[in-house]
Amino acid sequence: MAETKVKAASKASNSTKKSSTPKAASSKDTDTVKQPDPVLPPANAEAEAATGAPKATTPVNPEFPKETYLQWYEQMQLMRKFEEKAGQLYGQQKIKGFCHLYIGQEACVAGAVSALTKDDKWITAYRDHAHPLALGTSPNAIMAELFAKATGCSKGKGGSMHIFDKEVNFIGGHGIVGGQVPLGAGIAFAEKYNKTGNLCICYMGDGAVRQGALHEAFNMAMLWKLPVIFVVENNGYAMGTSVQRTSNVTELYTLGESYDMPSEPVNAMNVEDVHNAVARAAERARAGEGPTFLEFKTYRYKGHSMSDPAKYRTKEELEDYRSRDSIEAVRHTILTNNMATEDDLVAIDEKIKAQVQESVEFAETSPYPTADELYKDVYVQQDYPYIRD
Ligand SMILES: Cc1ncc(C[n+]2csc(CCOP(=O)(O)OP(=O)(O)O)c2C)c(N)n1
Ligand SMILES: [Mg+2]
Repeated sequence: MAETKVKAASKASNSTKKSSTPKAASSKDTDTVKQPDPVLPPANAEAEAATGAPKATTPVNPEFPKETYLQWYEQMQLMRKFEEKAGQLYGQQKIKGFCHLYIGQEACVAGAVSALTKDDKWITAYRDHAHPLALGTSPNAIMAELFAKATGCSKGKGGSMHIFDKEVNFIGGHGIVGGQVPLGAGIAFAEKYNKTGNLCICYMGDGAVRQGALHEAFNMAMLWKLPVIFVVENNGYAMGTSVQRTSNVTELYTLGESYDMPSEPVNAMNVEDVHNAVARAAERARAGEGPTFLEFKTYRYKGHSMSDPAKYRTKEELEDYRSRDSIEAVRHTILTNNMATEDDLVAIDEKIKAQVQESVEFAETSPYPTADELYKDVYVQQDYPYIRD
């Protein structure tokens, strides 16, 4: 019988249970109007229990070379500073429509980038600014997309939820919850069929694991031993609904076991753990052993989207996760192990600040798409028979 479960390298606990009851939801918050049943454990009050994450100030003996820590620091800081700026610009109504920030979840991406190759393919949901930033898409092209400008990476026609960059093998940016899961399996199928030796890493939120499409994709991916790493970024909530309120099964990685898919929980507030788990999964995929399902236990510091007052969780819960912040942890590891000085890190921060500022200026001064762009890029096939004048 195939291996069904890989023991977690981290001490990710079986318990995501918390003892306190969350505050009453706002009546405007349609997703949270119903008070949680008090007998159900609400999500993630005890961050340490949920993720196994040490405090960001815990001393760490480095497992990786200094270059890797510095790369993680720079990538994660770029993600964070870019999105902090995007949040501000949203407040000024320069960015409109949807905008879902990844702040707090950065290690989920940085640890995977260092474990994979440049030819591997990436796909995710709508919380999608960080992945292409770390893969090397220009911040200018992403910021311009947020501004809906013609110079954006989706020509200003996709917006925040539909970032796309073929050059760096980032295949979107998908707004339909779970829609990218079968697509990720399909991309992996193409890699296998073409014998490229590459794999696809397919991210999704905890809300997506309840979609039927996931189960169909898991079944086929295992049957055909596709080179795909399925990653659920379990940040505890789908909009305002906690994982505990949506299913009897709250240890999401166990869903893979029904398909004999190697599956494991990962403390994703810790970038080293993410790297190691993805590296193991990649090795299996490249050896022809098929898919892996990783449950990244993580947390978003901001609301679901810009209009979310986040009344379904407590301040204490948020603060607990912040104290385990992945960027602070990497900074601490770098400094306490003399991999760089404070001044070196300030120089990186300054460089990022300038990059982000440049992206804003680029976006502000770029033109909007012209009206004729409406009819372009709808179908790949130019003579698609269902297009009518
Ligand atoms: C099929 C479908 N149903 C409902 C929605 C509305 N919706 C948008 S985001 C979201 C929550 C998804 O949460 P999760 O998968 O945990 O991702 P997170 O936002 O936490 O990253 C929902 C229900 C949608 N976009 N697609
Ligand atoms: Mg979620």
